[in-house]
Amino acid sequence: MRRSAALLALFPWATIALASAPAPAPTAPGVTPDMVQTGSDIPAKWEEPKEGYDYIKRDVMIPMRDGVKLHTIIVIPKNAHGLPMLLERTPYDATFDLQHDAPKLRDAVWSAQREWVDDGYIIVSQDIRGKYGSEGKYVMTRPPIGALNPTKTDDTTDAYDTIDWLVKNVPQSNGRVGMIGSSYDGWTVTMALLGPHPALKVAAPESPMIDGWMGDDWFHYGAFRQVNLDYFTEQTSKTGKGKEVARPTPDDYANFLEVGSAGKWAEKNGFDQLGFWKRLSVHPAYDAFWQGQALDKAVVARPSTVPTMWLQGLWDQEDMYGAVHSYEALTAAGHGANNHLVMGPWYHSQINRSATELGPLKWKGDTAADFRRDVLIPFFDEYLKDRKQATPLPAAMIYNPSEKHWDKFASWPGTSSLTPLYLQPGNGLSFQPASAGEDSYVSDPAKPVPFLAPPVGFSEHARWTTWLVQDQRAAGTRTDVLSYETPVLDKAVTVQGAPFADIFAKTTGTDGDFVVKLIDVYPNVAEQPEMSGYQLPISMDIFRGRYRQSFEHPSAIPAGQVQEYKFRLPTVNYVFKPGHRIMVQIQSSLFPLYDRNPQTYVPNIFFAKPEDYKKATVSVEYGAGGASAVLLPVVAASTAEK
Ligand code: PG9
Repeated sequence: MRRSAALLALFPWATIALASAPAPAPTAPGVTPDMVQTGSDIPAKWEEPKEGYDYIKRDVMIPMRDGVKLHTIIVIPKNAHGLPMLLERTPYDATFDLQHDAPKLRDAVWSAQREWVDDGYIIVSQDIRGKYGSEGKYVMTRPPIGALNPTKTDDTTDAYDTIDWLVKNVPQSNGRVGMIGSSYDGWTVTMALLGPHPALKVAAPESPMIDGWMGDDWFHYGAFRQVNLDYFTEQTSKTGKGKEVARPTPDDYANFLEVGSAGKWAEKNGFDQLGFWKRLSVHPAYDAFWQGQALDKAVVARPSTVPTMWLQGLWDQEDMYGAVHSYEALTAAGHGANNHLVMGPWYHSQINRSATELGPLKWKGDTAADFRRDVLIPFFDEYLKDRKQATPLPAAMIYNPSEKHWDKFASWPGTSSLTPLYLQPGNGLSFQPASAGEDSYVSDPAKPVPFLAPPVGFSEHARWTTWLVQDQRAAGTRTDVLSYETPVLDKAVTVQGAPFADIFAKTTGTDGDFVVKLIDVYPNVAEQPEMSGYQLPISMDIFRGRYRQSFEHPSAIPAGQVQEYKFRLPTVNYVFKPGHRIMVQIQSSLFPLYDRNPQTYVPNIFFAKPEDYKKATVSVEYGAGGASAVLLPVVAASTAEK
């Protein structure tokens, strides 16, 4: 007893231990109880002191009309009052936006949001239904409520309910919201526009996924983009981020050739568990499944009055179709007043990064950062902060990559008339039709034309983001690629709009793909020698032959009979300069990005058998047999505003 009392006098903190716990085990000499931890060093809840921070972060679950709660992060500058809210709805983890735990908000957000923070915005990021921190079930690009979505919610109602909650629960805001986001997040912006909340005052869908069959992520004119096979597992195998499919070798050219078809790849890698793959793979044609979720049709059926800037890259390797087609559909339906189109010299989503160059192409300044500061943010400020712009935003702003400046247009495209540039004998190209002739090549599914020189991995970011500007000289050396070029131009040819491929061809097969590339052939460039002779694709696409008469109802190609394959190519605003040449290349594959066409008609190419893949001789006609041409939107003089 006396010993304990003496100890207590020396170490009063020992009272509780002495009172409630059995006597501690004997310790080593010099070891006192404060040195010993028998519980956990981690507190039940860590409260981080945020005193030095210039913002408040709220992490909330916002209830939707059906009771499902969506995880939302709201970042509010300290002492904010009357600021607008910038909302992004994403399937890619809302916590991404607030990347760093820095005391200054501009250092905490990711680069694309820095200028918004500087300008004074409340930043709101939300996980869409069923992904990351949000409740509910995930459906890939969930179609609008209707035949394909019999529930009572979609991303239109979820955006509406979110904005409704935000304007009532963020007292630092001025009650106005702008929506932004690229790709899938651009799709969520577009969905919000189908039934916008009155507080949604301005929107910018950036490279939005609009029609996954015609020309955005999943297919281009029916040719399947195998790069998405990883997307299915990453996005739909888990609520969070799933893994890419493990590869037998680093070379996807070899991997996909070895496995045969996209369906076989899926079968080998457990895709029978993935709902969206199962739906997509049984709808290879443009049937009600695809038509019912094509948002360029939906925005016209339910036009909004929200001022909207449709944005995309001129070399957008993922969603090249959506923004420009939505804009064109809206203006054609008489909704040009509140819609604008912007196309920068960018790869997919580069609008949110630095854009001083694209592959070998160097621009003047940072075309993305300058654009965000000078055009995009002022556009939002006009509707969210009542800051009238000195010069009103034009209908369209399209970068002119050959002259390296932005062009502004009062209307777009620059012309609706198309000038045929005809294939000629001897690999020529001319604005005059040829009299007769054809050129043939053997398209062999065992040796498809690579989209990038192998070895090539889909996950190689730098090569993937620049593949559309790769020099096409290597392709031209192959015997299964036809190249046609004009003489050296003695005057400029200016094109402003969408070129069309109009190819007349026969094949010994009963199906087949056509890839058409419009190329600028550079002369010698003393100041940038690597550009000398460079064959720069300025517009290219692929078309699956079975859809030549109907996208919805495919048909076998009659072997040996000339057929017309006519399809729109990606939009351009380009000057072929004097001293350059215009080139057109034609081939039948772009592998492994696009799945191989077996060249034998089968009901569903996803499930073609090894024996279906056959060589075919393809003959492209010019002159009397069919005047194959690329139809160019040539303007006599630029229609850009001076
Ligand atoms: N291009 C991507 C994507 C969008 C929508 C569906 C599938 C893929 C993206 O970057 O979000």
